[in-house]
Amino acid sequence: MLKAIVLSSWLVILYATSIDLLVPDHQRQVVQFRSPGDLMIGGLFSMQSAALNVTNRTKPQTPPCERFYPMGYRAHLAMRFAIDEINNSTKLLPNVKLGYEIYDICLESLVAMRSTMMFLSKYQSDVIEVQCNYTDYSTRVTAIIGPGSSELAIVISRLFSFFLIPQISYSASSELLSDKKKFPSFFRTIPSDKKQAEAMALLVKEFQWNWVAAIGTDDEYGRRGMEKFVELASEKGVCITYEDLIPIHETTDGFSEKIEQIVNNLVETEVNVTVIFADDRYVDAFMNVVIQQQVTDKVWIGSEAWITDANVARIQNISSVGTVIGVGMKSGEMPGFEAYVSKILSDPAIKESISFSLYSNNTSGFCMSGDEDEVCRSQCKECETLTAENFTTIIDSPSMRVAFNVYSAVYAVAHALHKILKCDNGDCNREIKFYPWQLLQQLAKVNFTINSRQVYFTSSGDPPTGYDIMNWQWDTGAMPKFQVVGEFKTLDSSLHVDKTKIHWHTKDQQIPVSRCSKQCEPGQIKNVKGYHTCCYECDDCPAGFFQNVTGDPNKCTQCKKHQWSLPRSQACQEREEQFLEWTDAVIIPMVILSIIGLLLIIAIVILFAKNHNTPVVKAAGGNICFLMLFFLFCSCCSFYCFVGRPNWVFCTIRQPVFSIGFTGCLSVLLSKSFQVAALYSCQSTCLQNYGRYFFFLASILIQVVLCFVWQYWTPPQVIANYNVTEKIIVIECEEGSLAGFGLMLSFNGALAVICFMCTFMGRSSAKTYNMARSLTFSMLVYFIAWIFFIPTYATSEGKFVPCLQFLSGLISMYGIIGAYFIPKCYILLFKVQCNTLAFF
Ligand SMILES: *[C@@H]1O[C@H](CO)[C@@H](O)[C@H](O)[C@H]1NC(C)=O
Ligand SMILES: *[C@@H]1O[C@H](CO)[C@@H](O)[C@H](O)[C@H]1NC(C)=O
Ligand SMILES: *[C@@H]1O[C@H](CO)[C@@H](O)[C@H](O)[C@H]1NC(C)=O
Ligand SMILES: *[C@@H]1O[C@H](CO)[C@@H](O)[C@H](O)[C@H]1NC(C)=O
Ligand SMILES: *[C@@H]1O[C@H](CO)[C@@H](O)[C@H](O)[C@H]1NC(C)=O
Ligand SMILES: *[C@@H]1O[C@H](CO)[C@@H](O)[C@H](O)[C@H]1NC(C)=O
Ligand SMILES: *[C@@H]1O[C@H](CO)[C@@H](O)[C@H](O)[C@H]1NC(C)=O
Ligand SMILES: *[C@@H]1O[C@H](CO)[C@@H](O)[C@H](O)[C@H]1NC(C)=O
Ligand SMILES: *[C@@H]1O[C@H](CO)[C@@H](O)[C@H](O)[C@H]1NC(C)=O
Ligand SMILES: *[C@@H]1O[C@H](CO)[C@@H](O)[C@H](O)[C@H]1NC(C)=O
Ligand SMILES: *[C@@H]1O[C@H](CO)[C@@H](O)[C@H](O)[C@H]1NC(C)=O
Ligand SMILES: CC(=O)N[C@H]1CO[C@H](CO)[C@@H](O)[C@@H]1O
Repeated sequence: MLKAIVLSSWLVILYATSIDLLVPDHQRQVVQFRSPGDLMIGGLFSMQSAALNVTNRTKPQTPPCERFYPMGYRAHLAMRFAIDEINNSTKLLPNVKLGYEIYDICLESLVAMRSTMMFLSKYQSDVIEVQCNYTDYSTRVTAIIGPGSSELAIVISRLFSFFLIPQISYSASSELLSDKKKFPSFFRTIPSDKKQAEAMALLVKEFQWNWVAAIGTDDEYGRRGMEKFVELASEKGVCITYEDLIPIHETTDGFSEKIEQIVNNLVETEVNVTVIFADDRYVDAFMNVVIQQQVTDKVWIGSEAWITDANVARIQNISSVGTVIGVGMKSGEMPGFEAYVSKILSDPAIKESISFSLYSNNTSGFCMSGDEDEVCRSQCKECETLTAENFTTIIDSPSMRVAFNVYSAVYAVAHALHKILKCDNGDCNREIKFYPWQLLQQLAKVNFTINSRQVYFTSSGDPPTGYDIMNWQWDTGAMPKFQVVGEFKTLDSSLHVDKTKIHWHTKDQQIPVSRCSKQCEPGQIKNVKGYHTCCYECDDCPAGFFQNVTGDPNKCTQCKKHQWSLPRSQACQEREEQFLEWTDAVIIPMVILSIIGLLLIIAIVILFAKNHNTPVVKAAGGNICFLMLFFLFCSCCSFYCFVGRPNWVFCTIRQPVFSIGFTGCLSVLLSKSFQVAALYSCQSTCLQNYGRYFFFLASILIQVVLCFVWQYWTPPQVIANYNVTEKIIVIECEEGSLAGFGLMLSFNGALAVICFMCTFMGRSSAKTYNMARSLTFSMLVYFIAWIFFIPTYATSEGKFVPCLQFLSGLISMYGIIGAYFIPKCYILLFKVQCNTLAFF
């Protein structure tokens, strides 16, 4: 492994040296600044950019640096400012003068490579001594600040990593650089793009956009950032409708055509929110096309590279594109920086030197005083037209964000040096000799506060800082204000957005919508159609199901057995337990009637007992009448077992008592009707008194056996019936086998039918006319009651079912009392004169 690294490093070095041969001499030296010192810090900044417009790459050559790049210029000033401050300070590095050597790397890796070689050499050249053992190899610089771009940082870090020279980047944010195995000497003061993508995904989620496009530049920064965003956003349920890359190395025509094609595709997909993970230069080109094509009222989510970029913000008519919101680097305070910059730029000598430098001959480039015999040349074509005024825009540029990253990076190096040189007691030990890898160890441990910002590096070399959420607000003028509307914290990955602060640049100032399908109402679940999970239909959860918001909201969960729900519910309600209660309105009159019935029976018993030996009572059956009334009484008492919360005892006894009571009653009536019939047809010997008792006992025995068999095989039990309606649970007695129940009722029915028929046979006899009439009526009432009962019972459900049997029993009882006993009582009480044997 080590061998491979060494080998590859040497290959790179060979390659780098070979560039010398390829780069024409006048292009070799790039703009630089230099200040001598005891310890040197290297700086790699891009103050110009290579031409985007390279049409003919037929020969290997570095593209010319031709556009002035203010951001890089601003950043380098921050480094110089920090070093100045540190030199002035009597605490941090007393008696040690830091120097710097700053190269313009022109946003080009070939140019950067050469500057790197300069740093790695021991002396002022780009030659690296060949050694077997680099442990005690010292380079010209102790640490390197930069470069800003991830693409360049990745190329260069390999070299620095081999020598273990600490390198702190201020804006290379690629996630790849967090890999400490590949880049052991790399640190940065900007969070990794992974965090940025996370912040963007949370931002998209915050406004419930799920139909989003993603555009990135076709470089390390754009590709990786976009990839990460797409991955994280998809995890959060956001659908990426469209993704594409803006090319960076294409011919002129292809380049603008591709951008136009991307914009057209965005319009076609009707997406309202687009994430742009790109370098400012490309966003500039992209936004110009967006404005040209009159794409308006969209939301553009910017990455930190361009969200605070003045060039993009100054594009004409940029406000028409809609809302720009994005993730910006956290800024920090740098008191005195503005004064420092204006002092440098307003110094007439410097101004002159800048004006001079802008010629592409050898006057001085951007070189400042302090250079010895170094020759600086500039190939900056645009620089020919630069004036001192152009530099003042650097001061009023709203963004000091990158500048602060540079500033804190320099301070981190100073704090590490402070530890190494043992400067704690007011003086540094300048004699201590140290190697870059020793500084690296100290740098990993720094932890300090600078202007209220905590600076340290996590184990992956990343800072703990988060992001500001920025919003472009065109309150006045063409240049928007970059308003901070929220914050993303890296340590716990949390996003806080103050929605009231955001200006939505739309017609109605409302939060724009970007969804494939509109959000489902509570209680609805998504029914995904097609490929994208964001395009769906909303289906209601049916009754009896609910949407578990905390669990799986895309599924309808069935309610528990004892619960119910309406369609479209998010929760279930408890079902109400029901049974026939004493307080139910329907039962009260029935209970009153039954009590009256009971009282009537008692009254009749007393009346009959008093008139025990009278013909009326004898005709009614004599002693057996009391037995009959007793059974009727029992039966009537069993009615109360049908009311109230069912329990096992009542369930078990109510049907036998009920039916045996009626059996007793009916068997007496039947023997009576036999008597009536017998008077007409057979002789009275048929049924003597004993015979009546025997018949009575036999009937009861049959009914008892029926009940016993029925209840033995299928014992009744108290059950909760969930099937009545979904909102209630009926607590009821399950009667067991319906056949048994039917048989029991049929037996009583059969007794009644026979009784009824017998009375018909005897009806024509005048003597028994009254008796027959009584029997017929009571049986008729009995039939009506039970004919009404059977179909109703069979088809009814719910708590009122027991009521039916109560009612039928009540009617039957009143039928018997009314038709059979009341006429006799009437005679006993009011027609005493009729109570003679002659009358019967
Ligand atoms: C690109 O370069 C060609 C020729 O060098 C020039 O004609 C063209 O205008 C340039 N395009 C841009 C966008 O600068
Ligand atoms: C590319 O270079 C060749 C040879 O130098 C030249 O003939 C051709 O016109 C160039 N193409 C463009 C687009 O400039
Ligand atoms: C450093 O000290 C010098 C002289 O005392 C002063 O002119 C300069 O402004 C100071 N620089 C900073 C950055 O404080
Ligand atoms: C490299 O040099 C250092 C110090 O000079 C020494 O401790 C180390 O053993 C050397 N490594 C090899 C592989 O020779
Ligand atoms: C900017 O918008 C104005 C008014 O809509 C229009 O007249 C002008 O041409 C636009 N400028 C550009 C560069 O598109
Ligand atoms: C540099 O070039 C400018 C114009 O291109 C010229 O006026 C000036 O004399 C040149 N300076 C030197 C030192 O050659
Ligand atoms: C520099 O300023 C002049 C006007 O002062 C302007 O025309 C020119 O475009 C500016 N150049 C840059 C690169 O901003
Ligand atoms: C840095 O120091 C502060 C106190 O000054 C401490 O609270 C914090 O935990 C330290 N952080 C690390 C990573 O050591
Ligand atoms: C985009 O916004 C327009 C206008 O506000 C709206 O009609 C359209 O439905 C939105 N598109 C999406 C995908 O939400
Ligand atoms: C919803 O789902 C969660 C997680 O599965 C579970 O803990 C919770 O009990 C469910 N809620 C209901 C009302 O069932
Ligand atoms: C309720 O219905 C289910 C299924 O239809 C059945 O298995 C169950 O026996 C019924 N319960 C009652 C008490 O009727
Ligand atoms: C006190 C001191 O030495 N200040 C120097 C710090 O370094 C800058 C150059 O970076 C000098 O200009 C200061 O004079």
